[in-house]
Amino acid sequence: MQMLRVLLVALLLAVSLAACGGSSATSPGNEYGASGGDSTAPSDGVDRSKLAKELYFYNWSDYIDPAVLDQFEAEYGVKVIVDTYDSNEDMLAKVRAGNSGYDIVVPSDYAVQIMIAEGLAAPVDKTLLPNLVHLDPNLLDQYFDKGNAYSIPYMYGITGIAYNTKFFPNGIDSWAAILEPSQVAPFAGKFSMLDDARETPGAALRYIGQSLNSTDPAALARVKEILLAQKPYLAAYNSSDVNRKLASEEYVLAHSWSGSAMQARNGLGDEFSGNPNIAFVIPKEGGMIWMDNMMILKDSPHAYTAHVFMNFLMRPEVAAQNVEYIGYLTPNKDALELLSPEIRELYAQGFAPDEEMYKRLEWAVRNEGTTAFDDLWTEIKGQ
Ligand code: N2P
Repeated sequence: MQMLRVLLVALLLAVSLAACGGSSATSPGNEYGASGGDSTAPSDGVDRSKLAKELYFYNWSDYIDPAVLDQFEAEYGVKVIVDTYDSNEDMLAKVRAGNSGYDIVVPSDYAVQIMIAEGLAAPVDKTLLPNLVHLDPNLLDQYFDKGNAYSIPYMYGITGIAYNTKFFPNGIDSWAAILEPSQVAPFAGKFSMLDDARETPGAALRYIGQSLNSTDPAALARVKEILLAQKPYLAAYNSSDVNRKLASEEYVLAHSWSGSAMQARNGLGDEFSGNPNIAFVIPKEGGMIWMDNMMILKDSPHAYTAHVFMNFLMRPEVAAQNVEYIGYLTPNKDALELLSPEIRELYAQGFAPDEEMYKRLEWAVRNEGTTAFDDLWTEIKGQ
């Protein structure tokens, strides 16, 4: 980690020296290739005269290392203003209303489908994204945006159960541990489910042996029963600070995203310290795998700058630093070799899927019936 920071500072220096001195030499930070002799563009190919002063980034909470934003500002003079959300549905509501002022948002797979269908996305200009070469081709060209015409993978992850091994010394292997009233009664008020219209019904669907995309009315009726029976024992539906509450042991158990569990385990920068007792599991009945993607909004006022920022985030060094901080999984194949032994070890302990686990992971898709989940979720939360 320390090593990575030293390298980053050196890189930053080299780049700014090249920019100031107008040197034609290729700096180690040159990610863009030659500039083609355009006098307004330094050797990194970015036309400074086209950069906005500010970029508005609407991102999930605890989902970027603030040092990465500082580095971008130091290098390009662009201040990235971050607002956060905790569900695709919240983000969608804001963007659909129009004039959000945001340049970049980070929808998950099924929400990418929704945003493309609703005409909310601007096409990606790949000529401005030379660092795309660093992304794993297996994670590009996904079902939700063939050819990545509108979206670029940011992070991916899995959803399961995070728990404190002090309270569960024998581990957890089933959704029953968090869904069955008899099992959660001793932990009443000390656990949470995600506040999410796809994730939480999805977990209950997997528990009853169904696809998490099933909108079969009988299955959804059963899901509603299960979740309503669980609800009196819950501390909250929570997607915002599960990491902190697990770390502090206010929660002993939580329906959690892998990276949020990793943050509970490792801490998050200066924000809070980690708890070594936190473990993470994808129950035997299966769980969700998802990918969050950078998307420029159709009405983005700063599309050029947005591309420059996206390209910056795809530098292997930057992607590695970012994923070390937030604990999810990076689609950047060239960042993998830069990761610390510590994070790799936790990945191996279940914070990342292996081949065996992949078999019980499922993607959420948008289909004709998808709005059933919004209705179901409104009913469950309202009761
Ligand atoms: C980060 C949220 C992860 C995104 N707090 C889940 N799709």
